Amino acid sequence: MANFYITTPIYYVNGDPHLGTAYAEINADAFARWHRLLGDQVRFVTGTDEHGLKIAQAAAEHGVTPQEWVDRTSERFRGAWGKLDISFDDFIRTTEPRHVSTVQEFLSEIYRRGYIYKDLYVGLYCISCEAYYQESELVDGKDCPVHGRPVTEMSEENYFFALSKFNDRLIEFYENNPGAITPETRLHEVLGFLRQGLTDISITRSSIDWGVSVPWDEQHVFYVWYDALINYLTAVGYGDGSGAFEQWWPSVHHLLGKDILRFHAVWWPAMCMAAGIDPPAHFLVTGWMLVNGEKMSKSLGNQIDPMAVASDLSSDALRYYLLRANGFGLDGDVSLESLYRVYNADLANDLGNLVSRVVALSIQKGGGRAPAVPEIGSDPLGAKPLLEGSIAAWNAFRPMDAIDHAMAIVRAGNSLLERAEPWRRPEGDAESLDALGRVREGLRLAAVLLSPAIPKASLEIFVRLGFGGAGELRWTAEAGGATLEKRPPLFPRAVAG
Ligand code: ME8
Repeated sequence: MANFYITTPIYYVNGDPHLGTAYAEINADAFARWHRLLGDQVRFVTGTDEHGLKIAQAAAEHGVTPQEWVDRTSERFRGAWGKLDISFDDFIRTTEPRHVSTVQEFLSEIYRRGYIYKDLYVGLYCISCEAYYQESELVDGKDCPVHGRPVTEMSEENYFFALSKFNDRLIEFYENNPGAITPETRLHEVLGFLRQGLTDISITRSSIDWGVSVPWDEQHVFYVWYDALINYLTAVGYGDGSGAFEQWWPSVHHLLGKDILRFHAVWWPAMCMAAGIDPPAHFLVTGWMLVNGEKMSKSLGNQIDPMAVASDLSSDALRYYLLRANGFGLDGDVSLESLYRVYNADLANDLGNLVSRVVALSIQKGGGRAPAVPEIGSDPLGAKPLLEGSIAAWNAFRPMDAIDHAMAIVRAGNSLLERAEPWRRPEGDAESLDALGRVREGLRLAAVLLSPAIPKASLEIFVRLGFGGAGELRWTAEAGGATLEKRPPLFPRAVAG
């Protein structure tokens, strides 16, 4: 049994979960579910990033302490992910004692090894990003490139991480492990950045106190990014002697958006090297969900509410749309209009209708019993190659492709029924029952392959078609015979609105 450890970014709790953060969760959840289906031992970790200036300011604006503020806001994320059927195994909050002690232990190890030193820092800081910028990176020489708002000059004495010492090792690491970043375009971006040369970075703050304190100098707290990245180690018990760390590290898959690629693919592996542990094995970098060509974000206020979609349609509908919307790693425009269009075409028409049709025809022509599944034989559905294609796509982290292959089985099922025309044939006709049995098995396979995307509907499909459960990931002849019943549509047609 293989281990499969996957993480999402831990989100800032100063806003509500939105479509972008839901997108990361849903992708990671689909991969976790896929690997559970394969029988792997899965550890899927998400959480919330609760320290830093932005959070302290939001708490002050609401007249509560930072801790009260993060207790409240973190819960909104956990609740939202529950409603979207996110099957995380652990939810890390960076204010938890287990995390605070991991941060202190890990960074003390880097300090002991001589890669952290004290110096004066003067720089241009964006509070929304919690990051310093070089003047050349700013828009019109003054505005943050992400938020479009002016940055502020900050000066403080603080501790630095000797990032520049890891420049060559990082280049060597990526040259030797070109599969470490998916998609490959992001690997080239990282290598390009590394070849320009790295400078040391400031990793503590003395101007704020809402953070993890530096154990060897209590006047300082760690810069929020340095604290946040370490959650990936907290989740596997770094330093707790339980053996979990050795089991799960370093073969981890870090899923993240392209906006935080450098923190993850440059700083984080360097920190690991500095602490004497292996860098993480794999980064899965998503593109951006765009609305009318613009990045949707909390600050721009142009978001689609994922929770409203989940309650108006279903969590499966949202999940399917987001996984199917564009190829993994690419930017893609999303809109409610296209969501409803995809929902009606793929889920209501193709999939939902075919399930209803097989049930109705089995009732009319098969005595109300599930038709037997014949041996695959000449495979008129083309199920075998489509199944293999879908499996390969899920294994290669390409959900859109995996879904397309599964949906092609569904469409082949519709065509087979059109050809066999069981509705024109007498009850008990052998050819009709063969076609119905094949389509029934094709739907089971499609539902298994789609289950990482639409977990609820997949279970319902197994029940409606008289299967005991998901069954095997291969064509399986079976005797049939379970009683089938007509039920309301699996995905009722819907209009936006
Ligand atoms: O960056 N399209 O948290 P965050 C796609 N706390 N994905 C999007 C998106 C969009 N329009 N908007 C956001 C942080 N995301 C840090 C992370 S990890 C150690 C610390 C997703 O709340 C995307 O995955 O700003 C992005 O990387 C993440 O949300 C940023 O979430």
